[in-house]
Amino acid sequence: MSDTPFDIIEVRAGVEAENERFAAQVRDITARKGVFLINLMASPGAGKTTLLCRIIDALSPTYKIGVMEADMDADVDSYTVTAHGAKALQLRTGTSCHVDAKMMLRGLDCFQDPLPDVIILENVGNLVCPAEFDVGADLKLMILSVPEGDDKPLKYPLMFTVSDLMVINKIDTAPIFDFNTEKCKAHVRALNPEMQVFPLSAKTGDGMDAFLSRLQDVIAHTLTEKRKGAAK
Ligand SMILES: Nc1nc2c(ncn2[C@@H]2O[C@H](COP(=O)(O)OP(=O)(O)OP(=O)(O)O)[C@@H](O)[C@H]2O)c(=O)[nH]1
Ligand SMILES: [Mg+2]
Repeated sequence: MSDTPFDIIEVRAGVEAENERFAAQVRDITARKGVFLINLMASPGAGKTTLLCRIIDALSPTYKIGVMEADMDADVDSYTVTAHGAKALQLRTGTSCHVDAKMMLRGLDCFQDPLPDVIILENVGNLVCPAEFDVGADLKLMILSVPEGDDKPLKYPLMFTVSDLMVINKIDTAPIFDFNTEKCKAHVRALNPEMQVFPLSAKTGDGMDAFLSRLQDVIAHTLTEKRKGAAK
């Protein structure tokens, strides 16, 4: 019996449960088809597309790469990654500030068999909403860029809590901005002790090797396991 003079419906829980069901379907597809799926999340302008191009360049000798570019409207990033040799798919999210698992399923459906070995979703530029929606990815990769400030883990904790790997981008601008990398890492550790943090510059290439090496290890290990499972 409600103690309010009106009914309350927990719509949020229903949305989350529905999203989880679609995310499970995404995981099932990527497991059966041997795909490594990355959900790349960050604020607008943090350097997602710039880092993505570096990742494509590093991985494409080994893997077939697909990219899903999610933007409310613009398609400039799809042209950029296509020029780097990746198969791109534009996800127009309209007024939605994130990609959810149902949109991801529709996106996967648009890639022709055999699917790319690695599919990277460049999520909508936003440090809040994308963190709330599990899209069934194998790796949640987030970027915080130096000009945004080292206090962002305090202000947008969910993104830092749910991500697996974090890049601090634009370290070449550290002398200009008042960014304390150690302080930032400490804030992140308090939220997510497992998070691996890679300070780098996607522009100059500083710090890229350590990040790419870790990424390649994770992808190789996961794809080996998925392919073993799919062959059973
Ligand atoms: N100085 C510096 N600039 C960078 C770095 N990485 C990216 N940029 C610049 O930052 C700007 C935004 O980069 P993008 O890669 O387009 O960022 P994004 O996150 O994809 O942006 P949206 O898709 O619009 O949200 C561009 O002018 C890049 O050249 C970096 O490491 N250092
Ligand atoms: Mg971009």
